Amino acid sequence: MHTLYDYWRSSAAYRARIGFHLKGVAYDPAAVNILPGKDEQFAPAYKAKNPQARVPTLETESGVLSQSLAILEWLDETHPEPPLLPGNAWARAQIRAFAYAICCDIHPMNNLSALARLRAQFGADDAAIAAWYLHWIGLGFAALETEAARRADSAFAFGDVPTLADVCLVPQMANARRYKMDLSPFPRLLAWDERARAHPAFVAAAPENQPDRPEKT
Ligand SMILES: N[C@@H](CCC(=O)N[C@@H](CS)C(=O)NCC(=O)O)C(=O)O
Repeated sequence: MHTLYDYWRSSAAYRARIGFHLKGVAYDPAAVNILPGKDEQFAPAYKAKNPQARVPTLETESGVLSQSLAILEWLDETHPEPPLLPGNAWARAQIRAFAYAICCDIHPMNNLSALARLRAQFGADDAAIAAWYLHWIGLGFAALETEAARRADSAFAFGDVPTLADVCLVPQMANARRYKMDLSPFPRLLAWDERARAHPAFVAAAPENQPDRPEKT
C-alpha cells in the first residue's frame, strides 16, 4: 500500500487525500506535524524523503514523490476512473488553468514557510500576516469568480462531476475560512465548494476527519 505523508490541516495534503478518495485507492496516512514548534518536516529522516521539507509526500513501490499536483496526475494516469481531467485537450487545459491559479499563484503566498519568512525578515505581526494572507486569496478568488461566471450553471467547477479544479478549490476555501475571510463576494466558488464538500470523497479527506487532528480543535 502507498504511504501518504500528510498533515491534517495542510491544504496541499488535503488535495492529495481527495484524489485518493475520489479514485477509491487506499493509502496509509503518516502524519508529519508541521505546526511551528513541532517542525517534523525538517527531521532528517523526512527530509531524506522530501528535501523540500513539505507535505504531502507519497511513498510507493516505485519510490517517493512530492508535489500534490504531481501526485494527483500520477494517480489519474495510473487509475483513470473517474478522471480528474475529463474531456478533450482543451477542456483538460481549462481545468488545469483553474487548478494552477490556486496551486501556483494563491497557495504559495500563504504557505507556512512564506509567512514565517515575513515574520523573520520583515518583522510582520499577526495582523500583518493575516492581511497578507487575505490579500492574496482575495485577489486570486476574485479572478476565479469572474471566470466562473462563464459556467454559472455548472454543478461543480467544470461540469456534473468533481475534477482537479474542485480538488484544489475546496482546500483553498478551507484556508480562507481559517483566516475568517468573508467569502460572500464569491458566490459561484462558494456553491461549488459546498457541493464538493458534500461528496463522500471530500468528506473522507476533510481536515476534521483525519486521524492526526488534535481533539480540541
Ligand atoms: N506545491 C506544493 C506545496 C506543498 C506545501 O507548501 N505544503 C505545506 C503545507 S500546505 C508545507 O508542508 N509547509 C511546511 C513549511 O512551509 O515548512 C504541493 O502542492 O505539494
